[in-house]
Amino acid sequence: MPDPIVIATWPFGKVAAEAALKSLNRGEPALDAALVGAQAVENDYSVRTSVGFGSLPDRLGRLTLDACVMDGKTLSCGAVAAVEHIKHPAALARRVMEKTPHVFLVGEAAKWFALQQGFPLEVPYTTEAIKEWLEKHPDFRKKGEVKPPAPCDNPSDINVDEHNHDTVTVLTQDKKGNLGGVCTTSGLAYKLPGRVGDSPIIGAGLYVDDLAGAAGATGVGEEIIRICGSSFVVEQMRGGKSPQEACELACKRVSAAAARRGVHPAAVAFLALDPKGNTGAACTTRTNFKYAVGRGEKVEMLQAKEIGPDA
Ligand code: SD4
Repeated sequence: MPDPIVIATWPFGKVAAEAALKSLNRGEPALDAALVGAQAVENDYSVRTSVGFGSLPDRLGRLTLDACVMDGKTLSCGAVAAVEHIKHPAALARRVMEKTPHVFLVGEAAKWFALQQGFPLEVPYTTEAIKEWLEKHPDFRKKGEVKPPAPCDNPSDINVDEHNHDTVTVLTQDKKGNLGGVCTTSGLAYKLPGRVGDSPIIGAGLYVDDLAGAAGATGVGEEIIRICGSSFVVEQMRGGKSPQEACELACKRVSAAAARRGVHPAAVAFLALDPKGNTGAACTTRTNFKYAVGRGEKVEMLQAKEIGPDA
């Protein structure tokens, strides 16, 4: 069996990878370790633009969180979306997986389920996040506008880079060789109320299958959903591609989908882990995607290869 391994999105993926790696090295199962990693970022209020409490809210100033989990051994999975006042949506997604016959709960009903499960309701806002919302988006308050502002008219124009990213996806392989994955996010900053991206959607933001590999996505969720991104990457690995090749193919597919609509490709990134412990990552241009890889006692940050529309 390969050494336990973890990979996680963006520079804050380092926090996730360090926590998950300790858990894996203690012999804990892949999904438990991925959840430990994701929660370390949910708990970190210094991750201000994204993930968990303290993140940037939606257009109305409300913070809603999305998350999902998947166990590669059994294909068990759970998800929640548009949940308010619950600090650990990834843990809630796991309860959906373990305590209900369902996969996906949303909004008020997911909150109701959280209360049933003993999760406390908490205040998700920080002074900094609200101040930034007030300063940057006076129009939302004045006019109660529902039309996206200019940069959001086209998902391809939404700027997601290392300074404005929202999602931690953690993929793990444990000592037994089993795979696990967790994805947790506050979604795109200043999204329309009710908007849900790829992150909590099994097959879009995350897919994990011990028989083929694990994959996760980050970036503009609309473009990832359009190509069933994480499922696409895993199916490429099932067909014999390496994790790196699979991620690059997914970026090409995003570009091809954009070309069919006559727009330039949005900022998206994919990362992948195969059952042998090989990793890969790729992003579209202008994404500047960094990710953390942890193995043994060490976590290192890597820069993903950019795949342009003409690749
Ligand atoms: C979403 N994919 O809600 C998330 C956002 C993200 O880096 O990952 N940003 O669309």
